[in-house]
Amino acid sequence: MARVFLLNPPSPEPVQTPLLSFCHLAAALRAAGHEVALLDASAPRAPHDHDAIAARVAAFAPDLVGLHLKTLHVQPAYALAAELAGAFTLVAGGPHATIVPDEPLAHGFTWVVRGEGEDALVELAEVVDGRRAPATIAGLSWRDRGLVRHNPDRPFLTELDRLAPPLSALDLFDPAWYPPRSDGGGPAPAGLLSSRGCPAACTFCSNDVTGRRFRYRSAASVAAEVELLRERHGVSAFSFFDDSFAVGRRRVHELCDALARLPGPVHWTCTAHPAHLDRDVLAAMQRGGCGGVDIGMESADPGVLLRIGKGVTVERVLDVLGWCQDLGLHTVVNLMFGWPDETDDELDATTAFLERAAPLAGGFNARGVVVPYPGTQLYREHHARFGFTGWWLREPPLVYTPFPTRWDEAEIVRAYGHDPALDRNFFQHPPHRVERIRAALARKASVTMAITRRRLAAASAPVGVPAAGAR
Ligand code: B12
Ligand code: SF4
Repeated sequence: MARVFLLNPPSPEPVQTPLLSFCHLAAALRAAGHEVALLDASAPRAPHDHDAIAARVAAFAPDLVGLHLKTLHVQPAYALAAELAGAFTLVAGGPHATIVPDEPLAHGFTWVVRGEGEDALVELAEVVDGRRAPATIAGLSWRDRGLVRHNPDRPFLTELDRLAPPLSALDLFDPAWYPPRSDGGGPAPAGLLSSRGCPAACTFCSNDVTGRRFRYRSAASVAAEVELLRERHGVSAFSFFDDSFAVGRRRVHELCDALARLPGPVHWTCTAHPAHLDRDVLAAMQRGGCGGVDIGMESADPGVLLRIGKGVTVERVLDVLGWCQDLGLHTVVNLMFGWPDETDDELDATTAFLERAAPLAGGFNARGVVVPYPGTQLYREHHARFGFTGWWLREPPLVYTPFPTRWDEAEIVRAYGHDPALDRNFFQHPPHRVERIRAALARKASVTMAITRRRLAAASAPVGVPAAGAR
């Protein structure tokens, strides 16, 4: 049996909760009989220093060290990998490794797992054990006697119910890495997954790991996980981290009915595409414990909405916001600025929408200047024209301030005001438009603050965490 150490590299943008990807991977490895240790060095209070990290890894004497790679934080990750590569065999996985697998192989990694990692990492552990040949592992990229090989893609996981329960790996996360919970309980994931994939085709979205094929767990399996979360970890408020929670009307009804039947109340938030939300679905969600919905809209200009493939209209979003308000559901509307070739008028349409939506919405996402992630249609169509090919390695990293952790004014001002992607100006907007975008960000912050004041006055605090703006 192999010994596998999972390492989430330090990032300038600390994450306050155990990395859900590692819960899944560690649970799968353990279920297959392998020994696992991990370090979430992106957690605010975990060791960040390279020597301390290397010492922890060495103390476990692993056969394999796995690093999680996200595009924004790949430079510090490669710096760490360069120091570990001499002593350990490294495997990379995660969104960035999936999109550009050659890159980690050129930065000291021996293996790269593309796509969902539960089965592939277990199979790689068998390679380390000498029980399997690497050529048999779908989705693996690797160095074979100096040559880079990319095995065929791995099909998406379809039977999600058969995965080892991610909560079974929570004991591997040291509570001291995270801010203490007010009730004194240990770390628990901020979220769980009821589905993977999203059928929409937004040109800017980088969901390459979970992809466009929608797959889902049975209502019973999700309800059992939620019950375990509460019984064993004392957590009854959480978020669904699904790409697009509300896909499939019958599925959503079954799931929400199962959650409503649980012995105690649960409170959750989710992200959904407005096309999947209507009054009936939202009412079912509310009965199942939903307290808030993060709505992807991105622009309020019809032309931009068409260009980015969002598949939504302004009127639909306003309808959804109205239904949510009637049901007492908190809403966060995601809006982004600085699309390629976005005109002043298009930008102004989105800024004007802030005021239009304010009486209905619960708030807007923090910052929100468009970033062209590799693998997206947005990147493919524009990188040569605007000269940002390979920006994540060529230029200093974009350093974001952490997401807001509470809905109060100080946090909103801190987190909304500055967006490093505006200073980078990927799409070469003229100086006057850069200033217009800056003003739009400030407007978003002040409208959100006004809404927050109104909400606090009405004492209807939302559940879950504020919108991550992760897409
Ligand atoms: C939840 C979430 C968050 C949460 C995470 C909370 C937590 N404690 O886990 C929060 C809000 C903190 C977050 C923050 C950010 N996020 Co986010 N997030 C997501 C979301 C919606 C789900 C992630 C998830 O759990 N997926 C489910 C698991 C099963 O999939 P997975 O994480 O990809 O892991 C699988 C594989 O990648 C692989 N794998 C992963 N790691 C490893 C390691 C090894 C060794 C191996 C072998 C395999 C492997 O196996 C895993 C199991 O199948 C995704 C969207 C998505 N479709 O994934 C975006 C997403 C990952 N986020 C994204 C971004 C951009 C961010 C931010 C950078 C946002 C920002 N600053 O603007 C920050 C980064 C913060 C940080 N320091 O890391 C992008 C990443 C794009 C990219 N190319 O890097 C995504 C894909 C969204 C999108 N559609 O564009 N995020
Ligand atoms: S942005 Fe949201 S709706 Fe669009 S493809 Fe990505 S996950 Fe789906």
